[in-house]
Amino acid sequence: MLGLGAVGVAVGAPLQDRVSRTLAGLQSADPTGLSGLVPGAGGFRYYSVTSTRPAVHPDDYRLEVGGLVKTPTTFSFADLSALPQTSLVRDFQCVTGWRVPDVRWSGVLLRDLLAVVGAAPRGSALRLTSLDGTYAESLTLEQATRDDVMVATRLDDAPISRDHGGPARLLVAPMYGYKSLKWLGGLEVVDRVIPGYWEELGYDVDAWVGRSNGRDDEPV
Ligand SMILES: Nc1nc2c(c(=O)[nH]1)N[C@H]1C(S)=C(S)[C@@H](COP(=O)(O)O)O[C@H]1N2
Ligand SMILES: [Mo]
Repeated sequence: MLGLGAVGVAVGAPLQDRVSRTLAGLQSADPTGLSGLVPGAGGFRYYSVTSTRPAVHPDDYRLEVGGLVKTPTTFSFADLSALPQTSLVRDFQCVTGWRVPDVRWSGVLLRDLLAVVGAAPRGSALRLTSLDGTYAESLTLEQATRDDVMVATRLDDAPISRDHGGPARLLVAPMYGYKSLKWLGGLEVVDRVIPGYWEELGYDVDAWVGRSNGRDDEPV
């Protein structure tokens, strides 16, 4: 209770509601509540493992899709916008405990993107890479073709900001935030799962919220 009061004073009235909901959401994930006490704008933190963040204008954005596909294809931002668009509202949760409730994402389901390029029969997984040159992620094809996994181009009804990984990032809604790679630049269909950046450092490759990384206390 002390913690909630302190945050209320620190951030003032306008942010109070969003911050309180974030803290309330954190209670089951983070019994200490400590990780909720330094909220970023709207409850998000900005994370980057690199010291520079790519600055890419939508006109210059390119997503290279290749590997075990029938038609290797480079997608511009306009190409992505011309594909079927999907929106969904989900909580966004980092494995370290912070959570942003009810975030609205829009973009292209990976399922719809893969339908354009055609995954070859030998393909069983995706290798995803970032324009930051360092971060990488993985998904099985089964995970990638779920209806809550997308190349997101909008966040809360606005273009995705540079800090949040714009012009386009991954959103893997049912998994912890580290699967949702920012500044998406490359997507390769491969024949086996290649662990991503944090997975090389010991985090679970299958990062289901509440069912991975030793956290089984969360509703899925
Ligand atoms: N390229 C890149 N993508 C990334 C990360 C990163 O450091 N670099 N951090 C991941 C982690 S751990 C989380 S929780 C989310 C955070 O997203 P945000 O910075 O938009 O809040 O991005 C994920 N995607
Ligand atoms: Mo994270």
